[in-house]
Amino acid sequence: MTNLYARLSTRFPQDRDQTFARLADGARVSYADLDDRSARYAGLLRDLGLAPGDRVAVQAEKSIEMLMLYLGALRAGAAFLPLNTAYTAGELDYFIGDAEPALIVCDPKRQAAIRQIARRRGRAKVLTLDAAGEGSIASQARQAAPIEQTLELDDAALAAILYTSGTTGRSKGAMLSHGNLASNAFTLADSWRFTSDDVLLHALPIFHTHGLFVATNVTLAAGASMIFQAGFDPVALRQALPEATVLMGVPTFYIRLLKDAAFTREATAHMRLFISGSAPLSPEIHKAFEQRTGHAILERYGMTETNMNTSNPYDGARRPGTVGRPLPGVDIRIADPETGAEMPIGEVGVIQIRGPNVFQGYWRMPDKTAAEFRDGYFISGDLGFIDAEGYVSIVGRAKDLIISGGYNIYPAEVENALDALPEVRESAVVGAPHPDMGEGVVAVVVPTDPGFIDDQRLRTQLGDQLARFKQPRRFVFVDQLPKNTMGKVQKVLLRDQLADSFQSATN
Ligand code: MLC
Ligand code: AMP
Repeated sequence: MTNLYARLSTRFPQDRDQTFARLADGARVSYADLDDRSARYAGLLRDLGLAPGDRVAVQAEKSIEMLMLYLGALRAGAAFLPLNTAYTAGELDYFIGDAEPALIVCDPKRQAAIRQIARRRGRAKVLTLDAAGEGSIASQARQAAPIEQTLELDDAALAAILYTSGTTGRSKGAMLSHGNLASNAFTLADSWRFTSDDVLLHALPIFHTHGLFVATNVTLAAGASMIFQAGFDPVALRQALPEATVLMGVPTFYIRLLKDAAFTREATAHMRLFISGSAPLSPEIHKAFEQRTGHAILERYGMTETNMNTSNPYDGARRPGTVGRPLPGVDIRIADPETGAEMPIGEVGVIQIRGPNVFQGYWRMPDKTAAEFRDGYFISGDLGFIDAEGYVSIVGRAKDLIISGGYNIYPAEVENALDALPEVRESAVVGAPHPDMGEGVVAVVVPTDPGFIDDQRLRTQLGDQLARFKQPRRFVFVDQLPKNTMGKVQKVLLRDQLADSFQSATN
């Protein structure tokens, strides 16, 4: 019984009338509803002619219906491929061309543009889903006959493809199997002591690992329930706290919650656990949060390719500035980035990961996949060390990556877009510390015409090419970029020079 849905369903409450999700309008979705609605989505996918392994690409606003489609895809053996709602038509063109989905589900507002891409890039069917959970796929699913039996699959069967960008700027589809997702869901539910009494406050997007797999699968693996919110709204979140027991968030959630004076010890009295991940949580925020609420945030570390790798302990010291110990079954080693030799305790090297959580490879990129593994370990690109007590600390990145509010931005992709503009001779993009987002994107531009400083003109042109969160928040115009003798831009130098870019920022 390897189908992830089948395995999760063994932990669903005996009484299927129990709540799976409470929605903002007060509506309730029970486990019986979840079972019926996901079976209808599975039935619809089968009726549409999708075979196991066929991709279902979804760019839709967060809705409970989208989760039902995700579960339906699992049950039918289709591969779920969620896409950030911020992606532009240009970005979608690449993903659709690369993944060749059999079905694309999009917001009705984008239907015309997506249909054009679908026609150009293959023969995908296009159906719609809006923020209220309505659309052609929702109405067709309601009419569809439920699948009789969740498809039996083996551990390696493809469950999802999630795109991650790369240092060359070209996105790669990480293939996650049913076995990958199942192992992580159960490990996390156990490690974080989830039970059917838990109520998760779900305010994350559901197109990434954190909100889709960690938050949703862990809730299901415990037969627990969730308060399902459309996104992060500190007031709505605070108001839901008396009904909730667990929150999962990126560090920006915690930074913003601390700005709300009504977010107090009393307000969080019903909560048993606050979890942070996807980006570094500063020790200052960790301490300020504990002082304010009495709760020590539990920080964990993961990646799209590996799911979750480490976690601070549920019982025992949750150490600020560390991401805790390897999860049960996950093997972590620290290696010399050049030679691959394992580093002694306490010394910094690249973090490598092996275990049932590690993905199956990049979609149709066997060479890239091979290059990212060494002796069966996935090379994370994160730099860190392990201390004598087994706690892992992340101290930097070997990959040129910016993480802003939990979203990854690869400078190469932004530089390529900038360099293609007639006004730009060349550019370098770096991250600078940002008080709200952790890091903010800064573009250093050498203009084609000396004296050009019209950043608005550049912003306008990037607007329909790059998702908003990838666009530089600050532009700096220079005569030349600092380069080493090999002609390579000295980003370390730029990062130092630009470190104060957002210190008093409202941008
Ligand atoms: C929104 N904007 C961002 C941004 N989010 N810009 C940079 N970085 C971000 N993360 C843009 C908006 O388009 C808007 O542009 C402007 O910034 C201000 O928006 P906002 O209203 O302040 O942002 P908000 O909508 O509140 O979103 C912030 C956020 C959100 C932090 C709540 O980004 C978020 O939910 N992040 C979570 C990401 C996540 O789930 N990551 C997990 C990846 S999985 P304008 O121009 O319109 O003003 C992973 C593995 C693991 O990493 O370990 O978990
Ligand atoms: P993604 O590719 O979006 O899954 O992002 C994965 C990256 O997020 C990792 O390689 C890390 O660089 C970063 N990350 C995730 N969790 C943490 C954490 N707790 N602390 C520091 N970095 C983190």
